[in-house]
Amino acid sequence: MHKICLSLGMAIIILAVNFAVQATEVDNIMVSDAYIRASIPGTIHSSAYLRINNHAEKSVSLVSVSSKISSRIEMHNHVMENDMMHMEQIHRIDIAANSDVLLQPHGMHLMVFNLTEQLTAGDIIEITLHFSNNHRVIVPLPVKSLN
Ligand SMILES: [Cu+2]
Repeated sequence: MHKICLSLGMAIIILAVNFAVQATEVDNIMVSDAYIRASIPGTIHSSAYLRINNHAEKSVSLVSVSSKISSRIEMHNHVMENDMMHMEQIHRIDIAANSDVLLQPHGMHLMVFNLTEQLTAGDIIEITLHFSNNHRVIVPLPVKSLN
């Protein structure tokens, strides 16, 4: 009986940790649905996706992204040019007051270059989002496989 209670306790702790991974809120900025793709063996880049909610009464912009696992993380968007879809670097992502922005496959995303380690599904890495109001939000990103 005691043993069952103990494992139930563990399950609740794991659930709480999972919840913490899913949403991070700092100074009216909430990040959710965040993940990074597992890297393909032999390559040193990946891409990351997330939703940023701005609960403040003023707009804010994401101006840069950093991480221990990469010396170069760029913000990208997909644009259509001459009927061809291609990626373009952008230097800020504006999030209007009381609204949100979704970075997702085929849309805006974070491009992670120069990976210092292989990213394997199930791992969790951290990135830091730097905002125009000088706030920083550290976001845990679970690594998900490509398929
Ligand atoms: Cu890109």
